[in-house]
Amino acid sequence: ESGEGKAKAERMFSLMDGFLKNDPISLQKDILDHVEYTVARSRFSFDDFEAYQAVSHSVRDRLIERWHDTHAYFKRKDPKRLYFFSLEFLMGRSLSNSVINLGVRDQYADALNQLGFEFEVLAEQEGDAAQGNGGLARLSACQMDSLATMDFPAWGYGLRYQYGLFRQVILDGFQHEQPDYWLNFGNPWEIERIHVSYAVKFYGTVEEQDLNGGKRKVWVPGEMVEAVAYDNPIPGYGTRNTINLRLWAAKPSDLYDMESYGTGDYINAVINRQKAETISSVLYPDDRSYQGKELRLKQQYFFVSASVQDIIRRFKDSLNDFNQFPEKVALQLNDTHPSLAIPEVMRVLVDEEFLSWKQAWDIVCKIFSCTTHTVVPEGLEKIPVDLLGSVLPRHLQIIFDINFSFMEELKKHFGLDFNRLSQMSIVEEGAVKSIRMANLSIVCCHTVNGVSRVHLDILKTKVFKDFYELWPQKFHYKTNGVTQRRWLVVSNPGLCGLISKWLGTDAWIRDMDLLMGLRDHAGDAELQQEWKMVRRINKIRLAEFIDAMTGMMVSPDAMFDVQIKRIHEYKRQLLNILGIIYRYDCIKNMKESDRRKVVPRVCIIGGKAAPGYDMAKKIIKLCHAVGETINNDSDIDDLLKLVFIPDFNVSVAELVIPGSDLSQHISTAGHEASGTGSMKFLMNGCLLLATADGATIEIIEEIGEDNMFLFGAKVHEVPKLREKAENHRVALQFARVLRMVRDGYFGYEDYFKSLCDSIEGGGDFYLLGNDFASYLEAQAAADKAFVDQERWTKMSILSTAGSGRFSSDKTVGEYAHQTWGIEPCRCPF
Ligand code: GPQ
Repeated sequence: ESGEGKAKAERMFSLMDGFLKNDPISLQKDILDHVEYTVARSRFSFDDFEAYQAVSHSVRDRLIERWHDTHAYFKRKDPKRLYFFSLEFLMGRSLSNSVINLGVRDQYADALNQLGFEFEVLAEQEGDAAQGNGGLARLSACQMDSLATMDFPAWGYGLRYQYGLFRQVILDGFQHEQPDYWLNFGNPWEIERIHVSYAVKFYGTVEEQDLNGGKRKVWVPGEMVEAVAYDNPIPGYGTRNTINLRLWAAKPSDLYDMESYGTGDYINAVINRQKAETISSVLYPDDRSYQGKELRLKQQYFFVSASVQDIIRRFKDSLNDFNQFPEKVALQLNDTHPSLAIPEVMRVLVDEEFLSWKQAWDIVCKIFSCTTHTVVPEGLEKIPVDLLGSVLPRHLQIIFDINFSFMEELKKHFGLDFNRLSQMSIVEEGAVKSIRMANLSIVCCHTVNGVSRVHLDILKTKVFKDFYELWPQKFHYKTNGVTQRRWLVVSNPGLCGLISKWLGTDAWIRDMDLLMGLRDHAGDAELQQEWKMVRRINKIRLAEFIDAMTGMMVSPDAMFDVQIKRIHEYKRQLLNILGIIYRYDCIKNMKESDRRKVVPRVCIIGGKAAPGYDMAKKIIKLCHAVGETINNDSDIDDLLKLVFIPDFNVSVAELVIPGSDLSQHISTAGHEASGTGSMKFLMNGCLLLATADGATIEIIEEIGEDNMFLFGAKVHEVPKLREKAENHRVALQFARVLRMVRDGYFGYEDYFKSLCDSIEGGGDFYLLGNDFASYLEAQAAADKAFVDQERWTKMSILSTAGSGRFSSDKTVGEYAHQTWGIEPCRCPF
């Protein structure tokens, strides 16, 4: 540095107090400063919410320090970076997670105590950031935590929705959706970067211009929108590294102002400008159903375009030779939602950086990888060609060009096999000519990852069979994982302390394999006693929550049996409810002497239905109708309760999971690509009642079949069972409970008719009838195990002990090594 620059830096440094301090006095001072100057309340009078705001801002200051250091360090070292593109990140709350990862939780708790506040109470003030739907979105959040913790030089990119996932309100047992205008309460966890913004183009035409004797394409847009960056620091645990999740918000573009107001209609011009903001206004609430909507397409391109511009700017800051781009950039596409990044990078390299098509294509083929999260081909995104051509005319041309070369390659490989050509083509002909985003991704990505071993098998043999035959080397899987920081350390401090005590270390928080050490103690009576105590406290907490949410009193002596996840037919919440009806019916018909042997159960169901998903909404109503009958039946008393927890979200999950005894993951085999909820329950010592589907198959390998309650048809049996209705062994009990629903035992028989029809006869696509008998057997086995509390507790300890393989640290490590080619870059303390 120049002498002058150095002198300036030294002066600045002397003005600084050094890094923020974390002793109780400094923390109290910082918090009070924020009460006074940020929240603008008096130091002498502020409530819990204001205290939460002040605390968050003081935590944010600490995050920013580390964020700066991390990024200065990344810049200096200039390693290959991973850019993780996802349209959804389900972050939930940030306060507890941040202070734990920063290693200052206890210090904050002390400081707050001295100010007369309780940390836990303040943490409860925070609303959930629900910028995503379900498993896919929460997986992105878990992976960000692991990327930061493992010191990887990674960036997340996504959209900053003004409205997160809708709030679920239940009225008379029916789901209603309420907009989640979450930013109303302020968001201390983001940093607005008004100067980091890019223009994003839409519509218009493509013109040809002469360039050095050749032709170049110029896209003349019809609309421009500004993308403004909002940075969300993601702190790692046990490291100074704090990485960035950059989310884009749409703002009206100044460039677009040129031709406005000419008409003199100033007010209308301003109103029109404001419409630009709608691009990032609302998260689509449909889990895995693609609608072909223009707004959705604009959202996808908007965030992709801004992110690609940002990445290229960063690259050019340090290097200006695009041949080196693949050594510096790995671009991961989370499902096909961001796959427009592929033609966008092509467009920028060819049209704006003037690389040849071949040069650009070579680069694209080296930088992109993707992960797919589904097994059903119908769930794959298709964009109508007319729509794409209107919104992104240049991209459509590029996709056609990519497809043309791809078809030529195919013909060389397979000959003129038209069936195959049309199936593999990126362009789907037919009534509505469309672009198959999955095919585009497979053609252009060097690696396509599944999310569990069986998922990859299904991709290879069914969904992408043709592609697998062509490029077997492209297909891999990385079994999903979840972060133990949020799902154990934040949400279950009791169990966390116990684990560390018995392992003699808390190193498992960064190295989950160490949990295996618990196996040696699983039979230890003292550990079992302590384990039971901790779990009981969590159950009491859950019972209080249920009381607060629904006004229902449940006994912590009962078995808490839980199914929480998005409502989907393939996830078979209906099977669960029918099983509950069966249990109810049995109890009603029992002799008094037999009743005493019944294991009391509290059945807990929670989850949102996509607003347009009729069947899912009926399932929610059925759950309430059945609950209404059972819970008010004085014959039944405490032997059986059915609770629906409304508005299920990340923070509800954090409370429910540690207090569960049994959790259900009962999808029809071959339908759940992985499943991640099961892993969260497993870590918390909850036993699983499950089908051999998705990642459960790998969980079985880890903890053994006798440590869980397995049932149902296997993946390879399902297609045969579907072929012929005669193959079904529909249980008698099944017909009986269905009859009860049909006959109006729970009311609303007309409303439930289509639901019953969907699972009776040959139409039972998800095989509820076929699996019912073995489901009931698994439930009976769970009852039997629960009676023997010693055995149950041992199984519970072994579940936690076997959960190490399902940490997202492991998944992310595999991605880094096998797919992205990135190395840790650890910022010195
Ligand atoms: N998943 Cl395609 C979603 O949550 N949303 C989606 O739109 C699609 C998949 C889930 C999938 O159902 C689970 O099996 C996975 O565990 C999860 O993604 C993460 O991979």
